[in-house]
Amino acid sequence: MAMRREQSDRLFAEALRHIPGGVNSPVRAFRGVGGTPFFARRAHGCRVEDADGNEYIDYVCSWGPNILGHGAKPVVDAVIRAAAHGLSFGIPNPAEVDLAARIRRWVPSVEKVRACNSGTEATMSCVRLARGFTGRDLIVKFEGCYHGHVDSLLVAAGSGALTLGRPDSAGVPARLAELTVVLPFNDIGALRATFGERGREIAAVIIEPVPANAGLYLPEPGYLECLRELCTAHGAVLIFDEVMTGFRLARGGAQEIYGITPDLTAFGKVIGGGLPVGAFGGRADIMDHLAPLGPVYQAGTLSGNPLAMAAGLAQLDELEARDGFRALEATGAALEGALREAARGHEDRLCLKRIGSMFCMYFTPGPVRNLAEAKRSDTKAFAKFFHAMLDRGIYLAPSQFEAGFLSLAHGPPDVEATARAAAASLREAL
Ligand code: KE4
Repeated sequence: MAMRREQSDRLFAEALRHIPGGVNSPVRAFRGVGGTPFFARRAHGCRVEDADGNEYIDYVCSWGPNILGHGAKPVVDAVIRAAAHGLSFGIPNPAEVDLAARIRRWVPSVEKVRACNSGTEATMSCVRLARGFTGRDLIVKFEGCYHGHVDSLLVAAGSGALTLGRPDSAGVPARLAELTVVLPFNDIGALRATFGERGREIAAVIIEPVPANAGLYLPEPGYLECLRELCTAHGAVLIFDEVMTGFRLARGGAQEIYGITPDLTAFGKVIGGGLPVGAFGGRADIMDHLAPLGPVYQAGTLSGNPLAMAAGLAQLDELEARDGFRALEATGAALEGALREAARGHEDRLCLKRIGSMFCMYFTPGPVRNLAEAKRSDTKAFAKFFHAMLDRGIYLAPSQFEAGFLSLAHGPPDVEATARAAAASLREAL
């Protein structure tokens, strides 16, 4: 039974008058699943309420930041306390020192770190820094990986670019795009060939160690190790984009899980507690090339602002106090088991991937180890499944090529309700 949508429809019609596509970020427009988006009026815990009063169990969590759940009291209280003393100073403040120290304590590869205001700024700064540090121009990235809307990285990109079928954005000069080499993920031969031919030109390789912008797939054993060796041998900077995986998959992110030490890491999402934030850090000999110490310029009016710092610190404190990563793994395993049970009889049509609190149900038998295999998914069947779940009060990411996220607010009743809805929705979709 479809949900009432009068208010959301009215708001979307109004939004279309003022905002391109009616959204401030393309992936929210439901282009990957059809229909039009609902408008969120409030959210608490793992549930979002829309403008018509419908409630959904939320598996998007604002695309990752809300790892405690929406409106977590420790985070909201920290923001209120900070706001009482002023919203932004543009002057160094104690909270930004505390968050920098905390990032360094949780991620040993980070010797120096700088805060900014989005994941895009973090990856963009890593690329400029790597080019300035090496004096080289070439960047290597991977098909389907999305690193924000950075000109040099909007080449064969994932997430909304992939969903909209335009992995190469208009407006990026061909001459700039030529400085970005795109390789298939999990292909060691392609890595070795590219480094063999152009190793000395490569300023940096940027990778999502766990690609989660074409759904979710994992590095094959030995792949990241090989990448690390090749970067070291050729003097290329290895950049891990952990904007999504950082502080979510483990205290030390994917680099802790896979035991790889990148030269630079980009962060975002979780470290802002839901407020605009990004950060990037790594080897001090590279980071110290940044202005005002070095020749690579990078800046931001609101970088390190006290509210985002307070929210991020409160969120990380709470994650640690509640042994959050263990709890997220337990809920993730429970959800995986429940969804596999719900999918019984459809195993030949589905491929469920999960790592920790991130997951994706591909509508293809699999295996899914790279973008080409992810794109075999039946996106029409996924769209039917998405809407059938939405009508049952379950909000999944509105694209086959996105990952789902769990929070500490998701519990057994939510998992059970989700599995029941999935069993019914799969019968409709397949
Ligand atoms: P932001 O600029 O959106 O804060 O971060 C860009 C970014 C960088 N790196 C990775 C690995 C990312 O996943 C992202 C952004 N993630 C998408 C979700 N797939 C954000 C959602 C959106 O674009 O609205």
